[in-house]
Amino acid sequence: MKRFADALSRAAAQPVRSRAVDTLCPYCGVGCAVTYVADTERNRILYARGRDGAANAGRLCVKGRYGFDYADHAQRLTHPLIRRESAYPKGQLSPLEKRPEKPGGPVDYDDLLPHFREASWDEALDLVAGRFKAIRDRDGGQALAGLGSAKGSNEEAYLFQKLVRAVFGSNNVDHCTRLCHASSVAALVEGIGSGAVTNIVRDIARADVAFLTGCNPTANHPVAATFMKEAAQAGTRLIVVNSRRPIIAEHAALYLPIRPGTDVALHNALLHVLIRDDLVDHAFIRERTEGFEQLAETVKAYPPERAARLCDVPAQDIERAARMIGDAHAVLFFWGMGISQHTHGTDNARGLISLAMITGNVGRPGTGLHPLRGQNNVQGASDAGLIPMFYPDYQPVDDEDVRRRFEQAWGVQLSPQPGLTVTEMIKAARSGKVRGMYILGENPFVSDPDVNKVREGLTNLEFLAVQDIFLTETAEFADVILPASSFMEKTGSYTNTDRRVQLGSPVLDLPGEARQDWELICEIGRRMGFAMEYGSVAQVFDEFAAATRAYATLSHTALGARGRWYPCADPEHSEGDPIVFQDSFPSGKARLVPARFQPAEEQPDADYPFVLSTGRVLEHWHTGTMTRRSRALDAISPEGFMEVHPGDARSLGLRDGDVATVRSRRGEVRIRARITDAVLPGTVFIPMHFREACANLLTDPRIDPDGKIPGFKFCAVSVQAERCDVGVVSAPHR
Ligand SMILES: Nc1nc2c(c(=O)[nH]1)N[C@H]1C(S)=C(S)[C@@H](COP(=O)(O)OP(=O)(O)OC[C@H]3O[C@@H](n4cnc5c(=O)[nH]c(N)nc54)[C@H](O)[C@@H]3O)O[C@H]1N2
Ligand SMILES: Nc1nc2c(c(=O)[nH]1)N[C@H]1C(S)=C(S)[C@@H](COP(=O)(O)OP(=O)(O)OC[C@H]3O[C@@H](n4cnc5c(=O)[nH]c(N)nc54)[C@H](O)[C@@H]3O)O[C@H]1N2
Ligand code: SF4
Ligand SMILES: [Mo]
Repeated sequence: MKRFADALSRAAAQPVRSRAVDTLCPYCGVGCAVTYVADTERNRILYARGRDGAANAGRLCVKGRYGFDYADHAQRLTHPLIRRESAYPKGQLSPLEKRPEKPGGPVDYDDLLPHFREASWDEALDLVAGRFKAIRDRDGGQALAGLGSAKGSNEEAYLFQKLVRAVFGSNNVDHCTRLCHASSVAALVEGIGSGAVTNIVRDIARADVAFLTGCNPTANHPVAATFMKEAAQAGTRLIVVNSRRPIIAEHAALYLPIRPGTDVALHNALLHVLIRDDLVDHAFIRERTEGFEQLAETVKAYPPERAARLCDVPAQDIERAARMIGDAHAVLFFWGMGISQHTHGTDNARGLISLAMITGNVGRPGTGLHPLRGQNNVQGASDAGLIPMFYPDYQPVDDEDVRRRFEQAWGVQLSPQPGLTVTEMIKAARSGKVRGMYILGENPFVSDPDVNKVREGLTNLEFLAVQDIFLTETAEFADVILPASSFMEKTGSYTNTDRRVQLGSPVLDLPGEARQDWELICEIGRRMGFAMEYGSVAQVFDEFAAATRAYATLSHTALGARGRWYPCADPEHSEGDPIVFQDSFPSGKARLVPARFQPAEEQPDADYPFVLSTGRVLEHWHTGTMTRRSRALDAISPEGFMEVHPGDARSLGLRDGDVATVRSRRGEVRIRARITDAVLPGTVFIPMHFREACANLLTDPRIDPDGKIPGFKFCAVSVQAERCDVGVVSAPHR
């Protein structure tokens, strides 16, 4: 307390030179507008203030308010690094297993650093370009692959996919959307010809009913959750469907605790009741959809009683939910990873699309489809073509006219063959088909499923370049590490979950010799013999916008201080469209695609009797590189845990705080148990953030056939209690 008082009086005595910068929060897809106030002498942020942005109206969650100090952390990468000849063999010193009990920081940074030496930019960039070029010239473009980042800007995403396509010579470019909403996007593109949300989050204020499934907004879209709670207080009735009780369920008119992986059966039963009781919008079905008869035929086989048995939800609650949807004037559908991250994720999303369509709940205020987007720029990175089958604007790479257009614009020949997805790249690295990779702003050694297989893939590469702001678990495998700009040091545009394109501005100076991400991408292109010359980030935006209809009217100047929703016909006089598809869909009519229920492939059995689900906590971001280096966030949530139901805990002999070993067919972790009835009997939950208890040592890499997304929300595990003598009190969570 005294130290704090001293610090305060020192601060009062020496006014710092400060600067206030209007920008955005670097974390989630809500896209809150923030003013950061920075000490310009020490090059660090002092505090954050919520700005009156379209998505947040001045509000911030704990990450926006306190999670900024990762940017000036002592472990920021400040020099290009080259792996020493004498370094340990790749994958041998894996920090995931090296000290499984050490809670500590995200990586054993101090152990890893000596295996790399500092290099000049010229040496590092020439090495990267030279090795990529050698692989391309010897084995062809298919032997190279790139993972771009949804934490980066639209401009960076555009340049990255251009580099892979035009210079590497393949479409092997993807990013974390594959692990995220790929299945939702597959269903939406198939159904209505567009993957973006139809209505913004705050439109919930105008909904009679909001259907919230497979999402945990108070933890993962916290400021959006405040608007949801307000709407609930003002009369919007929430139907919450989840297999681990989320806090938002406290505000629900109806909570359906569903057995994991059975949503197709629930959606089909809801469709069944709506059609059976004639609660559908006949005019909408006739004028704006196709495929209704086939859908009606399929869902006949799903009366609520059958779904009740499959989903463990009472049949009368399914009837009630259907009636709430059918009787409402306006229903808005929100969904998250509990829907998309299944091997039948696309079928899950198809059901939600059908529910909205047959009840005419699209194209009006308070209605629509809103897959809650995760990363601050996952919408934009997808729009910009960081996807193996699409150029910018979801234009298919195997369409000849489209390809010709891009060949003309970029002045090179392009590959007509769709590229590899995230999980396919790792597989191809293991089999030796992919020899070189460029990973910018992703950490697949912690975030991909079955990381033991990721280890094999990354180890097997001939050459890996990692561009990040920290020495991550993935960088352990790198031959060259390029120190890049954090969000706090760059200019760029970001597209939030509402399709709002907003500008971020630099608050801090780059640390050490770190350089801008976008310049590094261009440098590599240039050194591989392809001119990527831009005078500014704004100029990159203009090239991206010219290729992407939704952005065609926009520019950095047009975005201004508040940004715009796309599409925006007249940015000078309008903020853009908060509601789209009022009269028609990009595909013309909506296609209703029926789905049959199929159980997840890896069901619990005698050896692995529990279902493991993985996800997030409020304070941490994915692989923890940023939030575990933020003092406040790390202090609130310092270590991993496994939630287990009280009944299961009793039969396992587990007390709150005991350590348990959790095993799947792919790996094992040791982790403390938290006993809570938020999880269902027979299921356990582990957050993905803590590499020393890495959930993805356990997860199943099998993928959905359409979205190619892995089923992070379902695999079979065993749990074994291990007595622990250290007294531990569970912290409040979720
Ligand atoms: N604090 C924090 N916020 C984040 C992130 C973060 O790492 N930390 N990441 C961001 C990103 S990229 C994303 S994609 C979003 C994700 O945000 P969410 O979509 O909310 O993600 P999750 O926490 O993974 O979990 C989704 C919910 O699905 C439920 N669920 C699991 N299985 C099933 C099922 O079979 N059926 C149903 N109906 N529900 C199920 C889980 O219990 C959980 O409540 O969050 C973003 N925001
Ligand atoms: N078990 C399990 N696994 C999951 C999920 C789950 O629910 N369960 N969810 C999946 C989902 S939805 C997602 S989106 C993925 C996320 O997976 P990742 O994208 O791999 O996770 P992040 O930790 O967000 O990685 C971002 C990386 O970018 C770096 N970085 C941050 N800002 C910048 C920048 O400006 N420039 C550069 N060059 N680097 C930067 C960070 O240090 C970090 O290394 O994880 C997936 N994995
Ligand atoms: S809700 Fe998302 S964007 Fe807003 S402050 Fe929190 S993490 Fe940042
Ligand atoms: Mo995500």
